[in-house]
Amino acid sequence: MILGKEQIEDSNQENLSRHKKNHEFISDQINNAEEVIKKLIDFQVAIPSWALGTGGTRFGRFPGGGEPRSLEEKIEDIGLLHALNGSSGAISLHIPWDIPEDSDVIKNLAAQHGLRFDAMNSNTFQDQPDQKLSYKFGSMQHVDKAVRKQAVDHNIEVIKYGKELGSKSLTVWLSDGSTFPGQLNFRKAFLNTLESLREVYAALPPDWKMFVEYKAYEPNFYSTTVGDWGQSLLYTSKLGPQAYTLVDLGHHLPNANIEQIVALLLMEGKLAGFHFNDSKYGDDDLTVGSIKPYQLFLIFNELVEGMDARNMNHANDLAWMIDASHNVKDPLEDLLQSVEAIMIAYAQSLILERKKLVEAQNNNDVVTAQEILQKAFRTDVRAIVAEARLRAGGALNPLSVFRNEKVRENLIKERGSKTTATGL
Ligand code: PSV
Ligand code: MN
Ligand code: MN
Repeated sequence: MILGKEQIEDSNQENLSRHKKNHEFISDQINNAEEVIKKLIDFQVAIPSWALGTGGTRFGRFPGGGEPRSLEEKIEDIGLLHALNGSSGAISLHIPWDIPEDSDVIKNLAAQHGLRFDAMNSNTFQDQPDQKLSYKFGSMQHVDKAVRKQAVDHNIEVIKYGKELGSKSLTVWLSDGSTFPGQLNFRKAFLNTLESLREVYAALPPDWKMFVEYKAYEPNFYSTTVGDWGQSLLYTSKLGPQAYTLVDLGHHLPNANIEQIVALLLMEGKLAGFHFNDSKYGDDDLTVGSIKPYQLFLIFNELVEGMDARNMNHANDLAWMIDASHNVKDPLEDLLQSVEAIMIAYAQSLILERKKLVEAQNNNDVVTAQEILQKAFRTDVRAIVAEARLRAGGALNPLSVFRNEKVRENLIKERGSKTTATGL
């Protein structure tokens, strides 16, 4: 066993008296601490199978050792995260990187770790070794109907795997687009894509959702066929009530007001959920909250406001996923940091004095509105988040348990120092 319950409990004992003081202090400052803790305990963030290894660059890859060699080991890694923080209770798979050999075995293993299967992701942005037709010039948009059919069939196969595992959603991200002006007829590319998406949509089980993820650029650098939230919303509106728009924080043009996009998608009942990450330049896929934590808080502020207005359940009505991976940190430590950043932003948006904000807005009191937002953002809610983790059976300080118990060293001993997980 890489990490046992006793090790987490021992570490919690050591940190308990200091934590209690911090928790009492913050609980005195806000009036809804208990309610916030309950919501935090319910809130689970799905971990992408492809974030468990170092990667995220088309240049060098520098594996740190002990990376998962199979889907089983990926599930074990996420089980470790979930044992440490109590908030990583779901896994998002990417096909064909994660094809389950025996779905029952995989399902049981996940259940042993308290994990469920979040959205399934299809991949028509790479050519696989045994693939008949190439996606070099796109998949669902392709001028050749046979290529489009291959992409549709792949997505239907992904749904089949997802059904076996108990997933309830499919995320379609297309790298389709063009790199040079004149390469593509935009209207035909859109219509071909819509037709292909419709065929996939028709294969969705009635209790499934389809998420259409947009991205401004990369790998194509002139146009992307699902390039922004407007285009995604156009597709999902035409597709029907089971189709939603997925926001990946790194997929916008610089300085886009993501919180406003989120508010409007939510208002229209068309927001699927998130791929959380952070970025300074483009689709950098950096640790959540590492570059623009205020933006993350502002997004959560809109989410809480908009979900409450529609009587939505924070924990279950949207899909919360991380999509981050890079080269320099231990991937598991990095994911612990990402989940923590999400929980902090969520907690801060739950303590915001919302009635006072509405009042300030109605009085055009811009100064007070800003004060209210920043008061919540500048409140140190880490002890509240830690208390939620403690009550969920996790660690007060997940990162120090990870290091003190030498989790990575033990994974390297078990799996070897030269392993590379599948992914980008
Ligand atoms: C594309 O940049 C993306 O954000 C999509 O979600 C992919 O599925 C994922 O990254 C992995 O490449
Ligand atoms: Mn993504
Ligand atoms: Mn991306």
